[in-house]
Amino acid sequence: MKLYLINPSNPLVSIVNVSESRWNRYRVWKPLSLMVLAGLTPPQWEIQIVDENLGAPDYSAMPRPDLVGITAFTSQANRAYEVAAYFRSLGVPVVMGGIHATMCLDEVAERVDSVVTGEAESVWAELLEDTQHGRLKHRYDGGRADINDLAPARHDLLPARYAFGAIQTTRGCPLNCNFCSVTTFNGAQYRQRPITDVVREFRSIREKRVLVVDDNLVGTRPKHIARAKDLFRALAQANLRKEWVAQATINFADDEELLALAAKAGCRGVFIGFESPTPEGLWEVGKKINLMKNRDFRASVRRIQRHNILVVGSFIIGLDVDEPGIGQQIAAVASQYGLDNLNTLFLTPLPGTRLWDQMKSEDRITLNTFPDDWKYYTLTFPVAQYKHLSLNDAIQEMVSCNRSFYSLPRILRRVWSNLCHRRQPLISLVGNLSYRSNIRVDCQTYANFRQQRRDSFRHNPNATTNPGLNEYENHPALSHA
Ligand code: B12
Ligand code: SF4
Repeated sequence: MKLYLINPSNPLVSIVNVSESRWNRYRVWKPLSLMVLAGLTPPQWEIQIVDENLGAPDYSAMPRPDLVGITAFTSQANRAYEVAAYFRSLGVPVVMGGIHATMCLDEVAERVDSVVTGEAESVWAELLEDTQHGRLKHRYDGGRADINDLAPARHDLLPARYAFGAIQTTRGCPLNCNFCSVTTFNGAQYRQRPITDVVREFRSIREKRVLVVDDNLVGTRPKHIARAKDLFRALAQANLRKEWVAQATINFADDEELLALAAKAGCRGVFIGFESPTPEGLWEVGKKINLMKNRDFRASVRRIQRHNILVVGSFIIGLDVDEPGIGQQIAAVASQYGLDNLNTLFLTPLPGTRLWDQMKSEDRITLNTFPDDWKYYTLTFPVAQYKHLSLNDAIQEMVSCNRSFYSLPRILRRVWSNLCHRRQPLISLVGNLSYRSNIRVDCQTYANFRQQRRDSFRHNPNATTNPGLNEYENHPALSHA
């Protein structure tokens, strides 16, 4: 039995546009969901994982499979449907799972033979058996898995062309920020895999560098932190010689022992959501952990960096409290905090989030011709109406934010500081150049976006879904495209 597991591409996601910017080669990440599914697949199935981010293959030249499994974030849904339609036209059954299938079940169910909602561990073996016996069901609900005894992911199945391997050590996040899907999808209960399993799986990863995909690596409660310390001790003791990066909340900085152990275990970078430069913005998104009294972000960042761990900070443009000037404000605050990299995104109502419910009820979702418009749900396009920013303003704020933070003098200052402190200056330089080169790619993308929106409006002049469309005309922020 032959199984294809496919990760569809979305050419609008700038970080995977390797041909436009060679620095992006370092930012194409492994699709762990498919490696996990492969690990759950019995040996009678011959598995091929296709990651279209490395280039979409000519499927017609490939042998006909017995089943196709497709994963998709919302931004990949369109391409997922194209791939599904192709294989279904050959009579090959197609199953789709992942976050988009879970949040938009009805839409997906119309376009594939079977949908898996939730985490696949409890239903995948049954689904494969049903396929073998020609009784594939239209829907399987995996719910939330017991991760105490997970089969290890198949790290051997993808080509050795990735800069980073990938692993997951926990699932779920108790914080439930209003724009984020994680708590709805993986739950508020923080589930941690047994440390011995994690160490064993880490050892099976070929790449020297690894992305730990956990949404919140150390958790928030003392018992979460204690377990994180145990994990780091075990990783250090196993002497794996791996370097890894992870996502965490700012409380990561609050415990010196935790930081020292993380660094000893190979932690070299951490991605932290700062979300907004103002307390009002933090209230709006519900990021209470960032609002804790006496929180000094600059001191927190410095504490992490002292352990030779780079800090990438994420901010959002488009909150109700954001006014013109927010882009420069974010760039200034990010520099003041001393961040090594800045990742700024548009406020985006993702299906299944509280923000989606709110914006939908206020009729503020402007790119809403689904499934077509899902391709813009990459957090790099303004897809909704913002309170104090027109769509054009929002783009201008984004471009000016990135131009300011990634100006050459600022990059050189950061890299020089990292050189002086012997804090991974080369990685810092590559990261900064990658983001800087994407400003050009993004401007081109915004210009194409503007053109496409104009065309679609012309074809459907009665559409009420394009307020502010003319604002895209001749905008100075796009003139460098
Ligand atoms: C790692 C990661 C990335 C990596 C992607 C690596 C890759 N190639 O997969 C990078 C950094 C590139 C990335 C990028 C983006 N990401 Co991201 N990412 C994640 C993260 C943190 C972990 C995903 C992961 O690997 N989980 C581990 C695996 C094992 O879990 P899983 O994917 O859920 O898979 C399980 C089930 O979903 C199911 N399943 C999944 N696929 C399939 C397929 C079949 C056939 C079946 C049966 C079952 C099944 O079974 C699996 C095992 O239980 C998630 C958060 C999260 N918790 O999911 C966000 C998340 C998926 N990302 C998100 C977003 C928004 C993005 C971006 C659009 C924006 C951005 N700038 O971050 C881009 C878009 C990328 C694109 N190509 O379109 C959102 C997606 C929400 C949505 N509705 O789409 C999430 C949920 C975070 C959030 N804040 O809400 N991301
Ligand atoms: S944004 Fe981060 S902290 Fe907030 S709910 Fe999502 S994963 Fe948790």
